[in-house]
Amino acid sequence: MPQPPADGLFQVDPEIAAALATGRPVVALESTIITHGMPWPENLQTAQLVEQVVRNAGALPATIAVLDGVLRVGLTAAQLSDLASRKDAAKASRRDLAAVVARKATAGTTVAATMFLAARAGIKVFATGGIGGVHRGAEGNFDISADLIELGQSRVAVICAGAKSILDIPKTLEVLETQGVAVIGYGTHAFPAFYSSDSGETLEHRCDTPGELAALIAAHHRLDLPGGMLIANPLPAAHALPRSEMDAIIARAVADAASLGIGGKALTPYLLGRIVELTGGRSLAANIALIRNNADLAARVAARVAVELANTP
Ligand code: PSU
Ligand code: MN
Repeated sequence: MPQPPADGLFQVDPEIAAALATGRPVVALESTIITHGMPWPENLQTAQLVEQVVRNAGALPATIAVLDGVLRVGLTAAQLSDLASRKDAAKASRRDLAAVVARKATAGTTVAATMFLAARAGIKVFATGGIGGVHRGAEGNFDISADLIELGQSRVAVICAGAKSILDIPKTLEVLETQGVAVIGYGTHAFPAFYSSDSGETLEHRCDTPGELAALIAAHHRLDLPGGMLIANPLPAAHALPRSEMDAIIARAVADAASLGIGGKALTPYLLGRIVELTGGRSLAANIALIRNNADLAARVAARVAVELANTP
């Protein structure tokens, strides 16, 4: 395991460091969803709720972000609310970390940057809403999220609700295969599409209990396999939004982005915000429900992974 830099630029909250040192379960949480994925004040309320859900299920939450140039694993309540209310927070993927630190800036970390920092801290399980992926039209614009490449490199199990259909889901799954990333359906062989439980794509691997997921994650660690795993947890059925309605809204959001010339790292935040606008906020309730659901599963899995690996000779 690479050693964290010793000069104070990488700070693991003492309670989290102690939990990791004694093999107690910790769940990493990302922060671009706070700074760029949800509007104020739902962003803060959701971040607080998700931390509570992790605690209720018996694990410690470690929200990861860059605050005033320091890479932080685990935020205090004050740090979390400061991050959520900052208008100047950047969006940092792994490649942005050095620049953000050098100018002592504050940033939400994407799935890619969060995985990298979680692995460095020794956290094995990470909960988020949706991952970045291959954008529609990638054959022309090459827009493939660094999340997929990081999944091939950092050894963290990421629990998400699949990928939004703002993305090209078949191509996203192809890139994950190329990167050597196992994709496991939780209670399903259907890859979920964030607001709906089925994208139409079929997964080979499926687990039905937190214990089965933990056994798979523990095997990955025991075998010393590189890279992460993606666990796809369909959103609770009561919160699913009609697919035909969401398809039309997403198509409109994608067209609006194209006509405004929005691309690069601004594209995903623009699309997420536009979908909230176009659904009159209804998509937010689904988003909050699925993150909560993922955090709960992640905490249960992390607890069992800790037991499995403690029993490894
Ligand atoms: N997808 C969502 N919600 C999100 C994101 C993606 O449904 O909040 C955020 C995550 O932080 C993810 C990032 O890592 O967007 C991906 O950005 P990009 O496509 O620029 O790599
Ligand atoms: Mn991109």
